[in-house]
Amino acid sequence: MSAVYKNILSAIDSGKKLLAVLIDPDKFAVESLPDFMAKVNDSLATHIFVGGSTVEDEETDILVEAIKRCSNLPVVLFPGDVTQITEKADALLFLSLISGRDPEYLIGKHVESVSKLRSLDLEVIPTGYLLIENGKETAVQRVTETKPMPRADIQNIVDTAKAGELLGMKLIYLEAGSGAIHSIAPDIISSVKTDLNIPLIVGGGIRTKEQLQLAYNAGADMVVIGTAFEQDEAFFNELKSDN
Ligand code: 1GP
Repeated sequence: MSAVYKNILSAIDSGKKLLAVLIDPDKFAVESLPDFMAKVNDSLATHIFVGGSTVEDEETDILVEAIKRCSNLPVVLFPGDVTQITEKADALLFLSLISGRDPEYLIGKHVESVSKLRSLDLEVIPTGYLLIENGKETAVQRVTETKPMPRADIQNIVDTAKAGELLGMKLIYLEAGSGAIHSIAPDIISSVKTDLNIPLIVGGGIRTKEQLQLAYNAGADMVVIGTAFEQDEAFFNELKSDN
């Protein structure tokens, strides 16, 4: 088993909750990175995710290289497209949008990426990605033209996540979408977690320490936060490692 996934499993085994800071290459100027990364390094963050729905070619490569100069945290690609794959990262979430029924996002992009992946030394982590309705349209929805799953349809969300596990996926990611009005509800998180034997990631619309704690208490093993850090770096102070 490769290092990043193995470390996620052993951290969870020892009762640790994980926090990923999402950096979108499209929204982030490399010049502002050293200051931002100093705050990340000082916080409870355990991972850095890099990705976005619309990113120019090469931007990810340049950004990951710059992040690596500023931090020892593992950098995990969370790609919106094949062009965002770079060997400079430590691992890649090989996301299959299992909440949707578009073959392109279930398997098509993956086939497209294989010739690139074959030549790279990059840990690949198969991940079942579920987009859940959050109160407004998000970038993932727009780009993939995929309908999110209704929040009220908890059993269907649970069954979809479980199907991902049974297909051999190593992580399940419940996504409300970047900047979501409603983050994933605790009852959805706990219902999915109860039925799952693989780590559960939750993201989208988490802006406060209370929301973060609610997600952890409900059963999230890892929470991903992007917008709150981009818009309000003071949020880092609330999540300082010595708090
Ligand atoms: C989006 O889940 C992530 O893919 C993070 O969302 O930007 O709302 O924190 P936010």
